[in-house]
Amino acid sequence: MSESTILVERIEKIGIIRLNRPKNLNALSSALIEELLSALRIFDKDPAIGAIILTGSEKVFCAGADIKEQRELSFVRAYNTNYLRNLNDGLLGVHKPVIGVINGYAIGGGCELAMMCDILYAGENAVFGQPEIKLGTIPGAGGTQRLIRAIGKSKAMHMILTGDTINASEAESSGLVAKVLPVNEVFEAAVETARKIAGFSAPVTAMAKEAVNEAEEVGLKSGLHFESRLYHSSFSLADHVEGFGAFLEKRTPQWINE
Ligand code: CO8
Repeated sequence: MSESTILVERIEKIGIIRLNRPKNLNALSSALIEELLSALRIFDKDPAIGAIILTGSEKVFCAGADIKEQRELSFVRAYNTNYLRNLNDGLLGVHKPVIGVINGYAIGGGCELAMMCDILYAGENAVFGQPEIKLGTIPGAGGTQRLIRAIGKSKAMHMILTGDTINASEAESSGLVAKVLPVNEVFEAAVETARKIAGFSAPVTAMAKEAVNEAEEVGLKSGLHFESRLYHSSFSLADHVEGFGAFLEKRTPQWINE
């Protein structure tokens, strides 16, 4: 039997999901996405659960889409299967508040997954980035849409066009995360907050979450669709093949601009 790509536990009324592909820095393989969505659905339906925490390890949250998997995908297959849209749609469908606890890298799809959470707490070692441009593609799971809402256009554009990362304190000062704490304290702090939220009326909490999300979501749906189409289109570029190949072969990409 293959190893589980996530670890699931409960602390009182809190459902905890930990991404668990340490050898691949918790990259988002299809198997991981399926298991993650299934665990979220189970917690969301369970009346004994009032809030959910999504985290990785103390070293890494998530290094994005699985580069080995994505490398094999043509534009046509990505387009036809709506590659990775299910992650966004699945997270948005969760009624209970989801607190993301981010330690280490939250890169590419990892940063996008973090931004799908409702509240973010970061450890002091957290690093956020959208490095897709270095691979010959663009963010494909909300990065171009949510980052601008979280930190404003200039900072978002800077991150997306340079691929440069920001650290935890920059993420806090720009509004991407709610709190930054030492790595050994951040999970417990998130549990405290989740406990507080889970103590309120479940339907009222769901309504508050939905109303706040509505503010972000207006216009987001068409933006996500647009982003997704361009992201899938980038799979047909020779530069995409080059960028992904170069990463796996541990060399600098030679762009041909095609
Ligand atoms: N996919 C698959 N494997 C990965 C990934 C990944 N995204 N990231 C790292 N790995 C693997 C490496 O290949 C390496 O494997 P091996 O030991 O077999 O060589 C192992 O994890 C450890 O990685 P490193 O040795 O590179 O670790 P470092 O600590 O030196 O560096 C970094 C950490 C900086 C995070 C580096 O690994 C890195 O740059 N990774 C790639 C990050 C990236 O570019 N991510 C973007 C991917 S594209 C994307 O996410 C598009 C968004 C699509 C939407 C997805 C939403 C679901």
